[in-house]
Amino acid sequence: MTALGIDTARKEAFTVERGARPGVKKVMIIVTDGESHDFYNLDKVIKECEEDDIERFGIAVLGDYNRNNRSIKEVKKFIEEIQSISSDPVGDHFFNVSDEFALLNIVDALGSRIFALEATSGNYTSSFEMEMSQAGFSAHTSKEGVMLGAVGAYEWNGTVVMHTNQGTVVPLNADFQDPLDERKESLAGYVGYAVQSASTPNGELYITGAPRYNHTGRVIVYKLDGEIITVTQVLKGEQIGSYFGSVLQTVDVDQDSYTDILLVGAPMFMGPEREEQGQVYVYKLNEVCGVLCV
Ligand SMILES: [Ca+2]
Repeated sequence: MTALGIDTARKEAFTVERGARPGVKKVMIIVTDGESHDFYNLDKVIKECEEDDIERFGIAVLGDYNRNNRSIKEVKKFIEEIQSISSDPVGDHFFNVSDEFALLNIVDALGSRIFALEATSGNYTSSFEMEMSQAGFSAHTSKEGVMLGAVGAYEWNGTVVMHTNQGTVVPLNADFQDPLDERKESLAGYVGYAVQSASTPNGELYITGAPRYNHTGRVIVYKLDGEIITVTQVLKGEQIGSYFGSVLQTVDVDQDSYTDILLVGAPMFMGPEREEQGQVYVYKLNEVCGVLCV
């Protein structure tokens, strides 16, 4: 009684009393190992689910069909029925498994699809922007405002949220990406793992570490003009896994209010003894051109 099951779930599970909240995606997972005996009601029931905006995942378990050597035609009919129950696009919402134990194999795939639905606002969106950004993972107060590292933004490419008295700036994924280095774009670099700023006679420089970028890590130095990000310099780590850029500190040595040096930590740097002894890189800031040199 597949139609009855779906209809009962629609009427009873998605109520406020059962924890439904306005604006939250409704997801139904339909697991069945045989054709419905009330197929004449399916069209009506599915239409009502559509009206209630319930997203449906259909799972056809073929165990019973396989054990009883049912004909290909029968299996095909069963699969078509479960596909017709599943939401569009069917490719993302329909699974078939050979037997009941094989259900375990699809748990991860199903989980990630539902997880994506929960967190993203658009329909069928499977990529994250700021939903899991962890803004505030690192924080720093500069002369112009508060920098908040958001390592989880853009699927863990990361970004740095800037709060100033003019408002909030959330740089896009592309703002910190090197267009000549696009093949590394999909790597979770963790921009925003550490945040710092440097004061120069020509204005503030913002600095953030992405210790996982290209596995060797890097530090991005940029300027902010309104909402426009201009990357002025990129400092690159040299050893895989060293976590270069996970710790940053600017220092005004002579206390004239302008930054003199930037310290970049690579705490997992492997030394000659094959031990993680760590390393600190010291960059001197050229006050005139605002460039950092080793
Ligand atoms: Ca100084």
